[in-house]
Amino acid sequence: MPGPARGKPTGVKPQAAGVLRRNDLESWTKPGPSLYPHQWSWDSAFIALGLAHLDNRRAARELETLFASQWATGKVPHIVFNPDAPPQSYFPDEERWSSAALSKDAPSSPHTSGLCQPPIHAIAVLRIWQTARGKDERRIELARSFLRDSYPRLLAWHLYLTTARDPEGSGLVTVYHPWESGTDNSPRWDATLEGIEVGELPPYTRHDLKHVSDPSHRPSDEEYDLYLWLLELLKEARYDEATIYESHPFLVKDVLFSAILVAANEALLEIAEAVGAPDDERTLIEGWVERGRESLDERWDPELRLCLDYDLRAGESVRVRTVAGFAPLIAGGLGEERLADLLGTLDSLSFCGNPRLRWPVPPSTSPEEPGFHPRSYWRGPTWPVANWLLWWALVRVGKPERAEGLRQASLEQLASGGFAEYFEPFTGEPLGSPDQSWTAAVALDFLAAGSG
Ligand code: 2M8
Repeated sequence: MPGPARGKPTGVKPQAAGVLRRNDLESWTKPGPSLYPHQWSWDSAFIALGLAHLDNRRAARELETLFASQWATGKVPHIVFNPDAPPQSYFPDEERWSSAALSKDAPSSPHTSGLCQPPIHAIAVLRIWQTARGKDERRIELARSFLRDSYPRLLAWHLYLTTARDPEGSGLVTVYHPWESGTDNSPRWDATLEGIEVGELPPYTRHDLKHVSDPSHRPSDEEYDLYLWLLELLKEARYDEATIYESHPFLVKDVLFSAILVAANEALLEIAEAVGAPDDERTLIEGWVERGRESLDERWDPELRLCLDYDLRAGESVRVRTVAGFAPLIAGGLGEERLADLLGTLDSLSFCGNPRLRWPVPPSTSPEEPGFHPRSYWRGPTWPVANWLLWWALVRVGKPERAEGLRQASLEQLASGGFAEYFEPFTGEPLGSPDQSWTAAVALDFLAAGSG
């Protein structure tokens, strides 16, 4: 393993705050200065988590803005379109999604995408509440009222995920598109996508490549064709869940998404407690936590010592080693043996113990995988948000020393490479969008943990 980086994490806080300030559009925050000009769902949740340490009210507002675009089904859309974004800055745009025209459940102003992303939101709401406590009475009262308003929205969101996205009652969430996983071009999706033939695709121009220094950082054109084709199929189904379930070729039980939902349900239980929610709702949420953990346990691969996604159409597990495999760590409630296995995998040559790594933080895909690529997006680079998820999980499962190692390594990476969207794992080169908001946000949460 390489020695610790020289850079000390001094100055990280004001710099991180500066990134969030520059990307701030008053009631929500752009994920990146030019590559991402709209509001993204799980980015905003991470951003709120970081903002909670700077300005509690502004953090709450970030999520209020997002939840104002919640669909009638309870779904929180993965993108809320910014009507003032420069023309041709991001594709697919609101017109291509046509959500409001196709579904009566979609809000029409502002427009949204028709997909969703991992439910970090309840975790962020709880952080806003935690950081408000101990402050003056007025701030506590404002945070309490935010908590009360958020609870029914979060409940509707989680209800949507546990029903429409799990009609089998399996305890695992089904995703319809790699974009829903948040780990877009991860090799997790390769086998499923390989079986899908792209049909008659309306013409389109990618705008994302204009914003990065090298196209190899982003998904390939072939991958984009598949993403856009899946989008056409969802539109054909008018974003109707039952129709999608009948006909869609991409239906995958996503273990990372499902584990985040378990953790978010634990946060929701605390929120339910704080707002005095009825007992039957608390019992419902407790059941989700239990069922989610059991089902993740069923997805365990003893040979890889990781948890695996499940392709519903193919009827098989997706045997690829990526950070998603640490899902049980995020869901928590583990026995000693499972925990030891997960920590063993985390520190093995397949992940943080790889001797070529610049910093001992997990590559998004194991370098031992054939689908690994050190520069391409979710195929290998290290992602500060993924580090945060694992750090937070390690704290929760009672491994504070291991968590601290990851926190330090992640902060050293940021102190040296800035707030990039992701990093080349072996050289530490910052990649993708510079000044990425969620990177700055997790830095703030890491720092707050360090100051007790
Ligand atoms: C990336 O995804 C978008 C599509 O949603 C893209 O590549 O254009 C992913 O990293 C996703 O997890 C993230 O939420 C989004 C904005 O940061 O970018």
